[in-house]
Amino acid sequence: MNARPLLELIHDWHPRLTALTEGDAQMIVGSKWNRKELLGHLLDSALNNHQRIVRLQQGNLDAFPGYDQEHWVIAGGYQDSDWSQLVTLWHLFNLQLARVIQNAPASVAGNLWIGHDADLSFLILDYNRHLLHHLKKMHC
Ligand code: NI
Repeated sequence: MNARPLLELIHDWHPRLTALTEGDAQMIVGSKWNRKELLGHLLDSALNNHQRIVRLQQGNLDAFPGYDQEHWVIAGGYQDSDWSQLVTLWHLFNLQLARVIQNAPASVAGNLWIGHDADLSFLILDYNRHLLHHLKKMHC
């Protein structure tokens, strides 16, 4: 399947995130989270969607748990994290996710996530859309 849109996002935004200082990273952006928490939320999204994207290749997916984003951000302790390490983690994990997408055969693109009205190709599109939506709020 096509990983190019995700790879373009990673290549476009990684240097912009890297250029932010630790002080920049502690600034609140948007309504509640600072940049560390927001990037942590994007890492949580990558972790959860990696599971979905891998599992959905084996057949239709039923009853996979959702994730409570507030809980995940608190449980991740992102506000106490080191910004450059968090950026590296986000960067490398998304490269791995892109590799998974690249390796997925076209024949599994229509596998369904039951109850979510979504198939694998939609899930990947939606992952990229969510990623870009939040990256724009980084203001970098
Ligand atoms: Ni979000």
